[in-house]
Amino acid sequence: MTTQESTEPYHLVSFKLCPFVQRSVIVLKEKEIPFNITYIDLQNKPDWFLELSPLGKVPILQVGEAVLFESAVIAEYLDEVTAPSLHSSDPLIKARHRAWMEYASTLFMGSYHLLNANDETIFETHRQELKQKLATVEQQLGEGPFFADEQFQLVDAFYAPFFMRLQEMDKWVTLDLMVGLPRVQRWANALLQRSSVRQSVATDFAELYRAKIKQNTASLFTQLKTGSMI
Ligand SMILES: N[C@@H](CCC(=O)N[C@@H](CS)C(=O)NCC(=O)O)C(=O)O
Repeated sequence: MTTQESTEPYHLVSFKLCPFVQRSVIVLKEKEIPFNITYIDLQNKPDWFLELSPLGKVPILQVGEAVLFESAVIAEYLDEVTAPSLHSSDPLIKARHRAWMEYASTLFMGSYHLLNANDETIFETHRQELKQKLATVEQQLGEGPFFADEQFQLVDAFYAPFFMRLQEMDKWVTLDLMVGLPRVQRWANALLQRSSVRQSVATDFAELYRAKIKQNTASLFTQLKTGSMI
């Protein structure tokens, strides 16, 4: 599909490497909501997309004639229109989860900076910042395996794309971001095994992400590490 036309009530517009879109897909999969997806090239945004997306960003979700944007808004909407909810019914717990959902975006930015680091000092600065942020998250986790223990909730969907990118990057460079953080480690493992998470990216995601690493950071990663992915 190359236009905004959709045969399902929900039409998601995506870019294959976007972690924000991935949140929406995880929620759609968790809720077993049928949807169509259209991938666009963000370097060459189609006119129909620019007409629909107020910020020129993905994700957008078309719901009939309406257009939703911002991944958190999309996730909350999908959660509200389909039971069972992936939010706690307790307003305080829900608000706390929303706050930590917002915090997840700073981890996306951290992984983006790592992927674009062009020297060792910059890389190390961002690595340390990410490690610190994950240590802060560690304090929020309980017995697991998920953020709110046994139940997978919206907040989990918001972190899974970050851990998926770390997993790919880890094949190239020793990041050691979860050393000493057993709860985060257990949480990441549980998320990466979750079927909605595994199915939330296009089949060529790993290949595309790997190409991005090659293009951006591979020479630096080769100096810094270990394996031989190139
Ligand atoms: N706050 C937005 C962020 C979305 C976002 O930054 N999307 C990126 C791709 S991952 C994008 O569309 N960028 C295109 C641009 O900025 O021109 C959300 O949560 O949906």
